[in-house]
Amino acid sequence: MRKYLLVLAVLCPLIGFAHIGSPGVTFEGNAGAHPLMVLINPPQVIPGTASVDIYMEGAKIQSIYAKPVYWYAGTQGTPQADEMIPVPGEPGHYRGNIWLMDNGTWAIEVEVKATDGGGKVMVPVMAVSTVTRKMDPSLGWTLLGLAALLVGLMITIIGASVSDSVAISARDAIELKRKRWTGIVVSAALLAVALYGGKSWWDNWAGRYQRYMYRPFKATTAINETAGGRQLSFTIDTTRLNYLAFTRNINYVIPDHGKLMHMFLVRSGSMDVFAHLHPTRKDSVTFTTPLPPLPAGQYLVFADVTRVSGFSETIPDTVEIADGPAVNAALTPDMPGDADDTYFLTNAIARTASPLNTGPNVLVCGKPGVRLLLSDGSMLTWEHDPASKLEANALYSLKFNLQDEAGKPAVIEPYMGMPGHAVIMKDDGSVYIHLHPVGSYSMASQQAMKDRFEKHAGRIEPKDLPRSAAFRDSIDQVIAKFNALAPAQRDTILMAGMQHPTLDPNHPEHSVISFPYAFPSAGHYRIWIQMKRNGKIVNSAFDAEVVE
Ligand SMILES: [Cu+2]
Repeated sequence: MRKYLLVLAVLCPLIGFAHIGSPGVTFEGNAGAHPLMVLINPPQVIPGTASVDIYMEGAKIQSIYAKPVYWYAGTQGTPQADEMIPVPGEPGHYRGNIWLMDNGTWAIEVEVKATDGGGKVMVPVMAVSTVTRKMDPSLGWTLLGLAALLVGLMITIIGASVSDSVAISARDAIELKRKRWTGIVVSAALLAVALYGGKSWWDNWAGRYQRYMYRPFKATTAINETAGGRQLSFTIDTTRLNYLAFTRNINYVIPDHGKLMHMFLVRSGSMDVFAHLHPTRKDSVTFTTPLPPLPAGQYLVFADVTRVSGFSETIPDTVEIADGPAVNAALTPDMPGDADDTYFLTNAIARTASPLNTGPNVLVCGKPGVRLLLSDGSMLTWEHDPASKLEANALYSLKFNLQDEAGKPAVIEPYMGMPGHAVIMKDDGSVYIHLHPVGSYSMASQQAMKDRFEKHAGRIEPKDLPRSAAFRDSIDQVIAKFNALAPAQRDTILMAGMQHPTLDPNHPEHSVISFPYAFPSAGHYRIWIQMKRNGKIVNSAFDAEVVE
């Protein structure tokens, strides 16, 4: 088991699906030879139904099925697949609802049946209860009235059945009255016990629901001056984990594309500074990283981690950064920490005051359909017709086309094993998501599930995992070994088994990357796109207006 986990930890192309305020899970890929896009909206209350929307076209498609698979139940303990129904008037759009019965990591397995064979894809979904539904007061009072009526009737019936059913004669009258009252008192007592039992059962379930309801971790971010420069430390508060202490144990995090944590810092309000860092683990709850020379201000902090179950989440915080060393505004400055770390400056987002950043290297964010010139000479175009408005809750494939200095398709190199990374945020900070060209689901999760179901069709219990400290040490060793490899070797490992048509130099569209995404609400969004070219990280950003 231990060996299996280590192999898993190294080989998985690990990327965190993680978000705030953007619960829809998107996928873009192939089922066999058929390209498809999937949008899954998980329920807010578990058990509940997830809505599944599938977009795929082709005369060869006969039917599409979807079924939920729980992370440790295995394929044998899984219900039957449901057929997805074509949406009338929308060719190529199929829809269905899937029940998710338990909290935790699920995969929705989509199976396409087609005349030429079809295929399967697995899309991980994190199912957690995030709200408590309140009962409508009028319904509550109605139910209470009905219950009182039922109890009253029950007592009367029992009282009558032990007395009136007996043939009456005058001398028995007193005896019968006594019997009737005994019946009423005894039945009332029994019903009171039954009602009390029912209430305890209900309270127990409600309490259980509350305990298991998902609450994001809290963390404390601090900036410390050290001899080697400013250090950021991020300490996760696990003390509130009285329940789910196993499944949310922070020791059970696994690397996501070779990194235990992906951290994003965005200057609050203006959103004009963006940093992508990879803190390293200092102890079980503390992660640290050298702080790049960012301009002073209040920053939003988003830290993405993935646990061994495949459950990935974002831990949010804020931090005040004071004036420090001079800011290097180069679009990809040399970084004090990890080689994959980067930060850059842009203009402020539209709704805020005049741009705060100026200088030759401050990027003015692009818009749909406009070619954006980047500081290294590359040009990036968001291939979206500016005349067509982006709508909330509609699934888009956001396509970005990278060209070299001569306007030819640029060769995109893997950046942490992927052709591109995107972060999308709403200007009020209420939406944050880290996306990849395949979608918003966790690839770590997908690979973990695939391995599990292929190698262990039966049930795996959490108790089969090693002790948390041993697990943590083994992961740290794996990461140390991984970091000692040459960058090209690292990318080969990270990309094992992945298909990246964008990286094929013979492919005519090799410089286009696309991110499937559905904006969750109307408003102003900023999209940061990160790619790699000529051995350097290429940073860029775009603004999007989304309407209802
Ligand atoms: Cu990262």
